[in-house]
Amino acid sequence: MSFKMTFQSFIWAALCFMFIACDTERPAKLSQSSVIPIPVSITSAEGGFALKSDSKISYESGLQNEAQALKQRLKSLTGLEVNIEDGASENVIQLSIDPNASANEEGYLIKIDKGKVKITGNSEAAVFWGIQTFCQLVPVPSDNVSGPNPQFFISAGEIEDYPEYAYRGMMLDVARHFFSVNEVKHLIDLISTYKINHLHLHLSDDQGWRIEIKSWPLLTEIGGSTEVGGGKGGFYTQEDYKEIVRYASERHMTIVPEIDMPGHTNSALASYGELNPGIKVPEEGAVPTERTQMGVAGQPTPLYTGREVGFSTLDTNKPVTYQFIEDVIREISEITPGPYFHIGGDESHVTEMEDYIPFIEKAQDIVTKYGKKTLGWDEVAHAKLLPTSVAQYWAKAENAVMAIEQGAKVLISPATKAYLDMKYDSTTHIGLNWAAYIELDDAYNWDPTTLDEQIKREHIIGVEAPLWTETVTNRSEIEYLTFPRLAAIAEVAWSPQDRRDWDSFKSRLKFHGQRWTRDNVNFYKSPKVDW
Ligand code: TNX
Repeated sequence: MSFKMTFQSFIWAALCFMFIACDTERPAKLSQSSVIPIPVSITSAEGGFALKSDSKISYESGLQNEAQALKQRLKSLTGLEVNIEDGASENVIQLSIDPNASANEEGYLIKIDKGKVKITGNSEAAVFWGIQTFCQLVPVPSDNVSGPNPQFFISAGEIEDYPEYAYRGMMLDVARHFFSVNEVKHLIDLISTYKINHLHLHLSDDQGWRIEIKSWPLLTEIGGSTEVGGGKGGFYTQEDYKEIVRYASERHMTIVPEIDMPGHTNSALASYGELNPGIKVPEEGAVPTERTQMGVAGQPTPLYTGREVGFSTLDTNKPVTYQFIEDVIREISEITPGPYFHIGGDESHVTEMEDYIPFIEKAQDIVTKYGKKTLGWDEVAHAKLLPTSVAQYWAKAENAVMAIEQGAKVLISPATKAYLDMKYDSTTHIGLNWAAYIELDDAYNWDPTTLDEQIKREHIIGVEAPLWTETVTNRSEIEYLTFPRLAAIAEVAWSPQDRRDWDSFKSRLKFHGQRWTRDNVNFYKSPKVDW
C-alpha cells in the first residue's frame, strides 16, 4: 500500500509540476510581443515556430543581403547557426518579395506557424524591416533556452505593418566632437533595429570641418584639427564617407550630409581667410564676445573650441564664397546617393537678413544643380523655397508654416520633444537643457500632426531626432542620450497614432532593456519604466 501511495503521490506531484512548469513557460501570444515600433496589426494564433539549430533561411533572388543580415543577427541573438538553404520548405524562415504584400513601399507581412515563418515585403527594404520585427520576437536567451539543443519559441500569428512616415531619422553631430567610422557604424546598427531609415550627419560647424573636400584641402587640415574642449578632432576622407554610405545602405538607411552655412562656419573661416567678412569694430566699451574672433576681413579666424553658437558667418557678398559652396556641394553630392543635401541655415545671427535670404536661395540653386533636394533648418523658410525643398522644424512653428505656404514640406524635430542632447532631468550628467528636460514619456507622448494647427499630415515627410554633441565625447555617451528615447521617437515616426499607447510602450520596453544590457548598450534606466 505504501508503495502504491508513494507511486500515486509521485505521479500526482509530477503532473502538478508539469502543469506549473508549462504554465509558467507558456509563451505570450503574438499580440503581446514587445515589438517597437508597434506594428499596424498583429493577430495571434495557436502554437508557434520553434527556432533551433537545424532551422533554415531561404530567400528569393534579390534578398541575399537580407538573408545574410538575418543569419548574422540570429547568431548574435541566440548563438544559433541558422543556415541559408535554397528551397527549404519546413522548419524555415522564408524571405520573399511580393508587390501585393502591402500598398506601402516599405510594408511587409509576417506569417508564423508551426512549420515556417514567412516574411514578405514590397521591396528589399520592406523585407529588411520585417526581419527587424521578427528578430524582436525571438526571446532573450535565458536558462530555459540554453543547453545542448536550445529552442527559441515564437508564437504563431500574423503581423501586417507599414510606416506612417517615409522619413524616420536620427542626426549625429560629428562636428562638435568627432566620431570614427566604426562608432557611426555601431550607431547605424543600433538604430536600424528600430526602422530608422535616415542618418543625417552634421559634418561642419564652428568647432570642426569633418569631411575631405579635395578642392579645398585646408578645410580638414586646419578646420578638422580640433573640437569642443580642444581635443584633436578628426575628419572623414571621402573614402571613409563612402564606406559609411555603403554600410548604411546595406541597412536601407540613407545618409543625409549637412554642411551648415552661412553661420556655424568658423572652422571654414579658420581654414580660408578669404571667406571671412570680419567684424565691424565693436562699439567702444562693448564686451568682447565670441564674434570678436572673426577679426579682420579676409584673414583666417582662430580655431574655436567653445560651445557658443551664432557668432560666425561666411562673407555672403564675395564671389569666392559661392565658388567655395559650389565646390563643397558638388564634391559631397557626387558621393551621396541619397536625394537630400542639408545646407543648415540655422542661427546665422550675424548675417544680415538681406544677405541671408539671397545666400540661401543661391545655395538651394546649387544643390538643385547637382541633382539634390535642399533640406535646411526652419529659418531657411525666410528665403524663397522650391517645392522640392524641406524645412526642418526645430525651433519655430511659424517658420515651418512659412515653408508650407511656399509649397515646401517639413521634417519634424521639435527641440522640446525630439532633441536627444537634452538632459532627461536636472541630474543627467551630460547634455544640455536650453529647450527642455526630456524624460522618456515626453519623448513618446506627442504627435507631429498636432504641434501646430497649420502643420498637417500631408505637409510632413517625417520625424528626426538630432543628437548634438557639445557634451558628448564617446560611444557610451551617445548611447546614453539616444536610448531609450530613440525607441520612443521611432514609434512616433513609424506607428499609426491610434496604435500608440504609453503604458503599452513602457511595458514593451523592458524586453529592449534586456537586449541593450546583453549587448552592452549604455542606456538610461528611466524611472518611468519598471525595468
Ligand atoms: C541649437 S538646433 C543648434 C545647434 C546646437 C544645439 C544644441 C540647431 C539647428 N542649432 O547648433 O548644437 O542647439 O542643442
